[in-house]
Amino acid sequence: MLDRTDPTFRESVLKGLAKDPKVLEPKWFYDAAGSALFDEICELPEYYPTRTEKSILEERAAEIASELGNDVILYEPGAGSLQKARILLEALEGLARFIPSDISAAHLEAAASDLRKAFPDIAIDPVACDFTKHLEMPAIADDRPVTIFFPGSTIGNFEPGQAENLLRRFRKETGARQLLIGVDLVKDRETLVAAYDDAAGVTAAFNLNLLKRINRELEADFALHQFQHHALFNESRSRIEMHLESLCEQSVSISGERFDFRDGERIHTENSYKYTPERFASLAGKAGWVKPHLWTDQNRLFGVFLFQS
Ligand code: AVJ
Repeated sequence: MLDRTDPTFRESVLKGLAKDPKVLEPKWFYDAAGSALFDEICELPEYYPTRTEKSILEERAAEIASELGNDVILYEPGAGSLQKARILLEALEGLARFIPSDISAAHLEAAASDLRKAFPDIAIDPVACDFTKHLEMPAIADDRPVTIFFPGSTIGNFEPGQAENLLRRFRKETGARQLLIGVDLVKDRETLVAAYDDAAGVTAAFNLNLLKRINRELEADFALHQFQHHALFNESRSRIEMHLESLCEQSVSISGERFDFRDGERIHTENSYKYTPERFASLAGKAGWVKPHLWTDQNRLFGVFLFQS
């Protein structure tokens, strides 16, 4: 399939690589190849978040459903392939309406029409939007309260201050009364680092794919074998960091602009913040989300929170 280049991609890349230290935004990981690699990551033995969240949602479905109620409009920002939504929709018997939103309108339509076949009694109204900028509501007359569903620990990609603003916008831009959100929890360094530096090298390929995408879409000449994946746990900031490290002194041309790299210089490509339940509840509280209810797994690897506004 053809990846149509987002017009803001070039601007974001040129701006990020002109900084010192150099940065790239993680939202650009997900072209077709990157999305496929991410699906592979989710199956890795070391990458616990996806399967742990899934098992929490499945095992606690009845409880979650009774807390949520079904007389709501469920809205999922950045819904992607709608895999997580399926688990929740199974549990929410009698739910009337589901609104998945995603940046890629074509993928979203395809996923939504599959979902309609599985859930013929639920109105599925996809909307294309970039939730980091704005949450679009479809033009429908339905005054049931909105519940935001934000699984996958996507919130961990944002700086805590940005995360707070995003959670506030979720409430203000949709009038939502409830927020069901998946959050990865702090744990020992070994478990965390292994999840982002797997033995099979899939996360490395995922990280390096960003350079491949820049080469293809932005007329660039990154020599992929001259960069190396690096993941570390920054304990004082409670986040996993992913970097691409230059293995020599080199320069790269992107859209006619030249970027110089020192030997060992890193491009910071992603942060994945890890929270304690207390710290996340306090962050959400500042955004107007209160009365946290937490479901977690036996090992407290991952948390699914329900908040009220
Ligand atoms: C999709 C942001 C939740 O931070 O764990 C996985 C992305 N990056 N492996 C995460 C990711 C490397 C993932 N999130």
